[in-house]
Amino acid sequence: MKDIIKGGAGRAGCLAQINHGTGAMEGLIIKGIGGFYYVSTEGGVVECKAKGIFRLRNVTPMVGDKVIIEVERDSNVISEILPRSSELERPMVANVTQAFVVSAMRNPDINEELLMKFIVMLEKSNITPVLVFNKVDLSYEGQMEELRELFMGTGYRLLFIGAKEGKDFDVILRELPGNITVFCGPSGAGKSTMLNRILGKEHMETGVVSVRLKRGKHTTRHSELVNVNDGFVVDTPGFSSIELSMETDELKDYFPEFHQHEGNCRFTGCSHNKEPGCSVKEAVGKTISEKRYNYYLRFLNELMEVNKKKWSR
Ligand SMILES: Nc1nc2c(ncn2[C@@H]2O[C@H](COP(=O)(O)OP(=O)(O)O)[C@@H](O)[C@H]2O)c(=O)[nH]1
Ligand SMILES: [Mg+2]
Ligand SMILES: [Zn+2]
Repeated sequence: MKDIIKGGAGRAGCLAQINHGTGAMEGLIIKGIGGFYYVSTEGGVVECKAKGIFRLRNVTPMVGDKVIIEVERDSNVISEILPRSSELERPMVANVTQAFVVSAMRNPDINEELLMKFIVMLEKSNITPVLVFNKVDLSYEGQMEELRELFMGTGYRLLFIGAKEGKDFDVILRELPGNITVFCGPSGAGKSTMLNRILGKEHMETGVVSVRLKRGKHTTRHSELVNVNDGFVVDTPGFSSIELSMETDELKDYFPEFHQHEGNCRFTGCSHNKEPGCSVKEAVGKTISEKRYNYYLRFLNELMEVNKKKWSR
């Protein structure tokens, strides 16, 4: 981050060069810290503040936002936030186009329930996960086939890699251009090892990958986009628990393997639970994994409980 362009009269000449006299330009927020946003533009990284109007409208610029900035003499401001294609909460990043959900095949063992919940929350955020299973060197025989079966019909891509030795890692590198990619998954899965391989050791050691402020339960963790291979990557704190939060009848939308059957259920709005003539249920054990379906039922019951409490409060 050595060529940050700061605001202020002293640097005005420099800014005039990059905005070609228009005063406004488009950029991408790559970092937010202490009320300042760092916006990557064609001319370099520009330090900006957000216009007061956002606070009035209760909108906060996010890392990943495409923005219009106005370059003024004394300060540079974000004047407009372009529409977001997605909003991820953990980490707080807008316009993520791809999420690598990293699990270790062993050590630590896959926490299936957590993985399923995380996938559901990504689907809710309108982001399709790529399921990365790391540490193939530690996997047991037949594990890949089991995982493929578990996710049958979902359309999810499953990648099996060994981050430590770089086994089948090319496929990861090939997916980066043109995307804003987040790496998520429980701690110990191998996210940092993957990022080291992508960015080079130096990057990690200098701590450029992610800036986290005020770690703790009730504070936001700040992430940073790092430019690599014509794309951007985001490091993510590992997750250890996830609470599903949505309307109960939304859940079925986030199990893509249900979609092709749903039209054939006897009742419109079928929750694929106890209704007669449910064609999703008929497909369980055939084109829908029974295990995944059982997670669906478990989450459905959890949501019913949580949402019931919410309404009776
Ligand atoms: N056996 C094996 N170990 C790995 C592999 N990838 C990473 N590890 C190890 O797993 C541990 C956790 O990795 P790390 O990248 O820190 O996980 P993170 O918590 O997700 O960032 C480290 O000791 C890594 O060396 C792999 O492909 N095979
Ligand atoms: Mg890590
Ligand atoms: Zn149904």
